[in-house]
Amino acid sequence: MPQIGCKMRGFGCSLRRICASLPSSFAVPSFTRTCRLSRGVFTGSSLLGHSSQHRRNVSTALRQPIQDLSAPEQRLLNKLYAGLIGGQRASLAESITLVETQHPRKKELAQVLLQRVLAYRREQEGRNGGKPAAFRVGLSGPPGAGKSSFIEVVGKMLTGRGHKVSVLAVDPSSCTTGGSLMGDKTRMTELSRDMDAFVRPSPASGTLGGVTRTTNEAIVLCEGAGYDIVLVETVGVGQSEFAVADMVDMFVLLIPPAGGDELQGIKRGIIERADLVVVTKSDGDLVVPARRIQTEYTSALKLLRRQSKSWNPKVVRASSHTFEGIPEVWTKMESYRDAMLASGELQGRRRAQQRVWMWSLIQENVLQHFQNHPSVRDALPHLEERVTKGAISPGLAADLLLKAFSSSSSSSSSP
Ligand SMILES: Nc1nc2c(ncn2[C@@H]2O[C@H](COP(=O)(O)OP(=O)(O)OP(=O)(O)O)[C@@H](O)[C@H]2O)c(=O)[nH]1
Ligand SMILES: [Mg+2]
Repeated sequence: MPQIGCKMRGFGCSLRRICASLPSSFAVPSFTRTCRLSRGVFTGSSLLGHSSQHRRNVSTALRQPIQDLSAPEQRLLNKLYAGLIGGQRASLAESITLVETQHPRKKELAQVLLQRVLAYRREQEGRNGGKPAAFRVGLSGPPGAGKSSFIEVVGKMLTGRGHKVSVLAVDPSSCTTGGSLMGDKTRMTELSRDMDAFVRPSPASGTLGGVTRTTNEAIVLCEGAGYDIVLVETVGVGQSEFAVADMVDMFVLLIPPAGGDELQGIKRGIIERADLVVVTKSDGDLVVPARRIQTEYTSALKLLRRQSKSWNPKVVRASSHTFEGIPEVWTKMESYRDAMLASGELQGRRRAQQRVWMWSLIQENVLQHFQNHPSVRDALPHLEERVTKGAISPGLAADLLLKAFSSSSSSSSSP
């Protein structure tokens, strides 16, 4: 095949060959996504389990040639990749913009870039004895808990110690309103100016699923650009904190010392996910309430199910204003990472996250496909109205919609 002589150092080869160079466990999902297979795979009876047709669809799709990149596209990707692995912040920013795009062709280009970066990162990890090249920490807490201030002082401390720190934000409000709940950038002014740090605010729009996908991909890009610590900030509203907990090695909950005796409306589910709780603003008059909150959370955590065999969640106090407790918090985070790496739990968690990530992408895509299907779109208003009026049960309406979807899909896919 003439394409086989592709220039592996550049982007002159098709996605097919990039995918083929990946381990089998990774090649198929990325291949199906990058090669515009989703339409082929999700349409027709494949979704509905007619196995021989399904196999035909998949294998036809896998044989489909992938559009090669044009010369300007290759140049763009070569430039981004070289800049990115060279650690240039501008290239990293541009690459993240590419993964955030909604433009179909650019989305494909982003996937090509991402595969290259993944391959590069795997090489790095191979040299590192299979250990992850970076430590990913998610930080969540109620609005105004002191998350950005904490990230700023911890970030500065870490760059001072020779680390490269990137900060990504997931802002649930930007997904629904287009507005921003987190006024982050302004409060991380020093870190944003630090040459060893990279601060990226949340994309201004998109679904939470979309934003978490691009954040996951942005993490990979940051690691490719040599950032050995990736901090992901999200505000404890909606579901974003659960999404963030699913993309990091360590999940840290930040709690301010104000509020009543109860646990300030913080969702119990998210406390269960915390590997570390930091009571913030433990300075001045707030030291006393901070101690009280620390005691409350310490007792609350004892009642919760243990998540890990090698780590017991801890509750610590810190102040970003006086710096008290900040180095100790980082020491705890390092102990966590060391314990989890030594037991192999951290690597296991990452593997499980890849699966969760894949399934959430599938769910989002399948649902979108279902909702956009012409037969479903035709039948939906009428059935919805009948369900809301109580004329038919939701179960029957769902069955009818699924039937409309599957029968027209099968007939459209039959030869
Ligand atoms: N006393 C005291 N105040 C603090 C401390 N850290 C943050 N604050 C104040 O708390 C307010 C909120 O701080 P941020 O760091 O922006 O909090 P945040 O959790 O990032 O806020 P959102 O992103 O808007 O949810 C600011 O007025 C800070 O000055 C601290 O250690 N001590
Ligand atoms: Mg903030």
